[in-house]
Amino acid sequence: MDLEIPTASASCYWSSTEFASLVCKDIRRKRRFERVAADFLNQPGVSIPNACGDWAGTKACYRLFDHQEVTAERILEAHRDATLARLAADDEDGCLLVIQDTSALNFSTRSGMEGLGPTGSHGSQKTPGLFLHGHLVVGESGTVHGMPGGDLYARKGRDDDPAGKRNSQPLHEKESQRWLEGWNKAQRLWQDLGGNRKVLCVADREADIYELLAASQQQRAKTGDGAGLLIRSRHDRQLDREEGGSLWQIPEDLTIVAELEVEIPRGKQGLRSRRAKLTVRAGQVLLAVPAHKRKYLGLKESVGLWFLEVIETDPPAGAAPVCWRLLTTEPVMSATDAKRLVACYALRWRIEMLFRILKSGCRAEQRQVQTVEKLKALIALDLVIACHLLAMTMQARSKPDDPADRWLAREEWEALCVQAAGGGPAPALCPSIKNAVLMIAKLGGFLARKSDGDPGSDVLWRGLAKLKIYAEAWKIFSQGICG
Ligand SMILES: [Mn+2]
Repeated sequence: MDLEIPTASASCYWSSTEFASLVCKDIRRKRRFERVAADFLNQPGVSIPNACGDWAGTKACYRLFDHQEVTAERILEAHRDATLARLAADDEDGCLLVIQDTSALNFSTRSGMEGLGPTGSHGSQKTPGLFLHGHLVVGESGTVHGMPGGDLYARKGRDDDPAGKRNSQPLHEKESQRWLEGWNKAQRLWQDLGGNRKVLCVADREADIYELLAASQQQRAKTGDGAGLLIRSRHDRQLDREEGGSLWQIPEDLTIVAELEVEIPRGKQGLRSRRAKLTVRAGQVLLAVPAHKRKYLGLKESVGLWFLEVIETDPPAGAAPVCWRLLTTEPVMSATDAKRLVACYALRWRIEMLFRILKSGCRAEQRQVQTVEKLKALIALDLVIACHLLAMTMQARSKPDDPADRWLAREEWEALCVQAAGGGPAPALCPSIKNAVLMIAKLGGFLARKSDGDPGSDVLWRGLAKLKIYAEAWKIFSQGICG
């Protein structure tokens, strides 16, 4: 392995800061890792031989991922450190959302690989693969900071988890334990940030687990502080009150009323994304302990939370109206509180975007290696790259006027502007991130018609691959001209 000094491109700068805390005994291995990470970022989704350029680079890359120092855990640990450093330098007020979700990664052609598990629903479909449970940190304004906790695991076969016993099993023996672990990670983040940033753990219906609700209450009782919880309700739980009744049947008790609009992304039915008008009702509730939790787990105390019912007022024809029932530890004392929490929940979609970039953009499911350990390490690197691409796309929306030089090297934004203008001299000033993302998206095939809205990350990663070629050419030719 030769010692390589990375050229001063934005991707090299990114990889050396992003993996600054990754320690390798041999500094050349560390440099090689940074180089490979930059190559992957420059061309998201291409195979290792294509990303690394030549046979020597390809061999070196495979050797790198063979090494015991290069594991998924260590890659994600370094990304966690970089994320914390970003958060420490972040001067925004407002809440930090720790968004949890799980996604299945299918490796249908790798059925012989040891260490994979079933990913088909109920384990009936035997598609081999892994699950990724991630915790994406997003600011209330929509800024994406990173994923300080990601867990890649294989599901056990169905026989290991008999359905009849599920209710009596303690949570720590079940896969749903991951939601509680995610909650603990949100607590840890709150502590790591010195307890002076508000942290809210956000998740969809899968996280509606009584143990998690109880844990959020216990922790508040114990410390009076810490991270909060905001999840979508899945079960119409019994209320602890004299007149009885259940959570979903009490609209008349929800006295806080608010109206707002949120962006609803394009649905599975092929509907366009839309701005939905929502009516929110909110109030305080006390949830009774479910009978089986009392019986098997000895849980006794009811859980006090706030409940928000969110309904779309005017859904377009053919669209299922938005109906979210949310549970939170955050007090909802006013219409402003209610609107803010619904807007936070709407940001949960960011993690779905991240998973899409990981699969469609970085094509993590197409990685070709021999062992599951190597596969996990490659997915971990793809995940960090997907976070970076998502962060850039979102920055163009949340802070559009910021200069793009945090994301692009000089030769990159120069080439971009000259290409977009169809020639002429390079501009003296770096374009804004919004303009840069728009120009990159156009390189990737974005039409920028009025109805197209903001460019998504798919046109962005296609555009980035082209930009890399233009920037290289620009650098060579402009050197030739300027001497
Ligand atoms: Mn989910």
